[in-house]
Amino acid sequence: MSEQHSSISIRYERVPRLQPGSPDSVAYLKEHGYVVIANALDLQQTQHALAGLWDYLEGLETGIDRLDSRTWGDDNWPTAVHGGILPSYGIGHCQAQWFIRDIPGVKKSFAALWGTDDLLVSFDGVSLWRPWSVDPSWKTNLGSSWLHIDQHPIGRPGRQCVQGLVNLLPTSESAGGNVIVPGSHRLFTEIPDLYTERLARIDPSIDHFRFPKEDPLFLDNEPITCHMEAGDLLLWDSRTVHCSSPGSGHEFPGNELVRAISLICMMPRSRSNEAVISRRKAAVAKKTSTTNWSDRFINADQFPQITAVANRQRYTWPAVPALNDTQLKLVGWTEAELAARK
Ligand SMILES: O=C(O)CCC(=O)C(=O)O
Repeated sequence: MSEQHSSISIRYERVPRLQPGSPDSVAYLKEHGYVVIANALDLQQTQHALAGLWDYLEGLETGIDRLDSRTWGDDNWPTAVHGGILPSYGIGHCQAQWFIRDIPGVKKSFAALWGTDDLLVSFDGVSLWRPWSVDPSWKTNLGSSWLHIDQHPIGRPGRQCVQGLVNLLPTSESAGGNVIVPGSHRLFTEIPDLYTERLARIDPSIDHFRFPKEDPLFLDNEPITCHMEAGDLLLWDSRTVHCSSPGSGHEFPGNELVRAISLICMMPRSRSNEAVISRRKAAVAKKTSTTNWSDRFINADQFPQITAVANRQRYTWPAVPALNDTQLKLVGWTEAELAARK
């Protein structure tokens, strides 16, 4: 990718890092549209998850070696969509993703927001950034080009979903990372008036609205990148404007990732239904990845960027995960169904 420029600045900010499940974290999210949760994973868990993601990448059998960035080229790397997100090829059911979903601090954080621990988890992917000092084409898109919300402003009114990411490497101004526009969940109801024509082109069932590139709206509503430690969890309301952006850095250690995050979203089971839950149960055996929503079944393996890949059969997918009861409940099994299986 050639050198990118933008008139929209993204401020790197140290924001409060709040405790998993704390009333403060719930209030902060409500007020600002996002919240950083401190140490949802401890250091050991973070390192285990990161090593597990490398196991996944090497297990694709395309020739990736975690110790040698010369093997991380696009010929070997799984297909990435915007912002370096890897959405398919079994990523949503690899061991590392299921390990993260089983960590009490993660579930506790979502449970406090919803007032219930009867939750379903997304079968989401990850975002991994390769050092663009090795290959400039590895630099991901600038934030100003894809600021978006993940909820249709007319089709889905009100608070419907809280998305999340677990951060596996410390962030820095050089590396960049997630971008969030604080308080922008309150702009949500204004979108139909501000972008009438643009919105009219999007079916109300599509939960994605992308703002125009270099939108002057974000000169006044300044985006930020929150500083996060490894193991922190970022949560944001799907109405909050967000994306990711590479930072200012040009020099990175050659054989290390610049960014590694796991996307995760938990929603109350009561928002889903039996038809969706039945597809979710089947998705584990089929290793189907999804978007953030668990009240609808949206198959990420069917993203156009994935189905357009001619030789996608060459990737070896991970094994079907062996899930414990906590994980099976996050898929959709009830206590009674689990008891009957024993
Ligand atoms: O990688 C990120 O931080 C942004 C992810 C994102 O935009 C999304 O999941 O909708």
